Amino acid sequence: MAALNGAATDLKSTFLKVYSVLKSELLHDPAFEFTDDSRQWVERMLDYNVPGGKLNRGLSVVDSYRLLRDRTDLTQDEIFHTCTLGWCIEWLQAYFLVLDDIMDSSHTRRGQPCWFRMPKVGLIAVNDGILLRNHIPRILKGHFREKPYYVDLLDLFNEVEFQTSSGQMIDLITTIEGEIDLSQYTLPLYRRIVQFKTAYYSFYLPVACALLMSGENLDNHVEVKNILIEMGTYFQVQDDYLDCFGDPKVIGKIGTDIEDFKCSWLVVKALERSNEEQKKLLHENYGKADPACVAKVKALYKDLDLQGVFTEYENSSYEKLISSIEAHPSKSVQAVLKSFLGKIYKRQK
Ligand code: GPP
Ligand code: MG
Ligand code: MG
Repeated sequence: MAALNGAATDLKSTFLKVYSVLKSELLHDPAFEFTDDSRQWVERMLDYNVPGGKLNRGLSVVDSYRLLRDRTDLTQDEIFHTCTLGWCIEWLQAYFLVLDDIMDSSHTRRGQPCWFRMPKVGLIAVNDGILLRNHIPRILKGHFREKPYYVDLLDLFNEVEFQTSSGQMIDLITTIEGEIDLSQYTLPLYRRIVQFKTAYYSFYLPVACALLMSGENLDNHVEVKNILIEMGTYFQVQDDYLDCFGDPKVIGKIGTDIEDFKCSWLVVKALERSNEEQKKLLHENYGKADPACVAKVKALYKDLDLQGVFTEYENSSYEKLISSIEAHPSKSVQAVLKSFLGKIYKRQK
């Protein structure tokens, strides 16, 4: 752990070192009698699913804490603890994605096959998801049990997991076969889905972790939460846009939203802008696995200039976020929010 001091210059490599420490603790958890095979399985599963993403959520805990404390020179202990909380969010994300890819019948994630598509894995991935989820309270217990904010931290992770699975539930029940009904796909339903399935865990959770570590009471930060939910909504609109118009080589996954009949921002906007004939085309082709149907939907999106509509949305959403951030009384909170926004504005992946 001696090298943790290099954090200011190379946060990401410090962050990855903490991953190795946490992984090794879990692989030697005295509460389980590991055999060589079971230890190898968990290690391979963790390496495959936990560290390979952009790590934005996890790194944001460290970044946010540093900005809240208004200093660059965090102690070794602060660095280790902020990185550990960051990894708990990355573990949560890995757990969600392993299961989400099964539910969405996805093929690739982070530039490699989805975990459940790997030889010998299949539906063992469901249990791996449960294991990933169970690692989080073990990590928290190991490193935060003595902290005054330990109970709040556990409560925060529990609340956010509840919100995310509730969002995932609405995302899924709107696509039940035999009951599909495009007319329900309006902006209010869209916002509800993404607020719950994405914004809480991806945006609110990292900042809330940093606030708790700084000794703050989360009840005093409702406005920060609201801004982060807006930011999370903007992020999911980008995700939906990239699902159709992004480069799979860059985003590391092949979109399935049209085939899966998802309540995507693109289909909501397409419905708003379509004439009767175009609506008919959508009703006939949206939610079908046939590549010819998918191609027709994509061609309609282009005819309706959804790329232009997205660029306009992206600009106006950025302006709105900046002005609500600047209305916040604390300069250090402003810095936290602007830093987070800077990481995702105009992202290509
Ligand atoms: C991903 O949304 C959804 C989640 C990460 C939440 C999953 C929640 C569970 C309780 C499993 P998505 O399917 O739109 O994203 P992607 O395009 O990355 O698959
Ligand atoms: Mg999904
Ligand atoms: Mg998915």
